[in-house]
Amino acid sequence: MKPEALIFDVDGTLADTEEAHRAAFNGAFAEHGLDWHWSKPQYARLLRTAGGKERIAAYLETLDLAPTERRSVAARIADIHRSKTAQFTAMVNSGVVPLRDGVVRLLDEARALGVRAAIATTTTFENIRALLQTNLGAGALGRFAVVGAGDQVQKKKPSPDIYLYVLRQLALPAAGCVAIEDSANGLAAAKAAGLFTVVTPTFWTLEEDFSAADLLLPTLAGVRLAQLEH
Ligand code: XBP
Ligand code: MG
Repeated sequence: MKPEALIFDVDGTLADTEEAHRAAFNGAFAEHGLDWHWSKPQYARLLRTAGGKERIAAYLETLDLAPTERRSVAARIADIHRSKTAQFTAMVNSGVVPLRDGVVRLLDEARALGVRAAIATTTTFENIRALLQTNLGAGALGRFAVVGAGDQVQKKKPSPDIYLYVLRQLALPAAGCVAIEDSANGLAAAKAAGLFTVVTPTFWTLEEDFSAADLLLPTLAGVRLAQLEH
């Protein structure tokens, strides 16, 4: 049956954003005088912690620091993350982060068939606005009936909370919707919310376990809404 709504993850799903996030984290660390530099292999491991602030906190825990220094850096995480978000949105606004193949076509088909689109993501609303407006124009956010982002919920993915929030705002049952994700955290969150879940991995998540996915696709390129019916 045709879904009533498609609920898109952002990072890794709407766009392959994590290299830009990694550069923004490293830029923010330099801006704040921290001699931290996350390499690609290191970042791929750190990505298992959803949420930029939570990711920085998880990394801080791995460092051999005196308790006073650890507390002092921990108190600066929100500031460091604000700098990171500013650096990320500046990169996105420069046009270097395109949407993934197939995303716009699927959004257009959904709109033509009266299927609503929504967003359920761990990232910040500022990042979503920059990514969508840069790639889809000033009215881009209006293409989504609901945007569930970042700190709107206490517990981030793999907790289902952001998906449950979006379903409540859509006033739809999970059974009528389809989630589209890229990572094991996102898959776990969507499945825990009771959603039929499509996964399109990226370089960063290729090694993860997607055995619980209802549909595993290399990309959304050429994917039609009929393929997402269940
Ligand atoms: C992926 C994430 C985010 C991004 C970084 O979000 O876990 O934390 O890696 O963005 P999604 P922030 O649910 O869209 O896959 O620093 O804004 O968290
Ligand atoms: Mg993702």
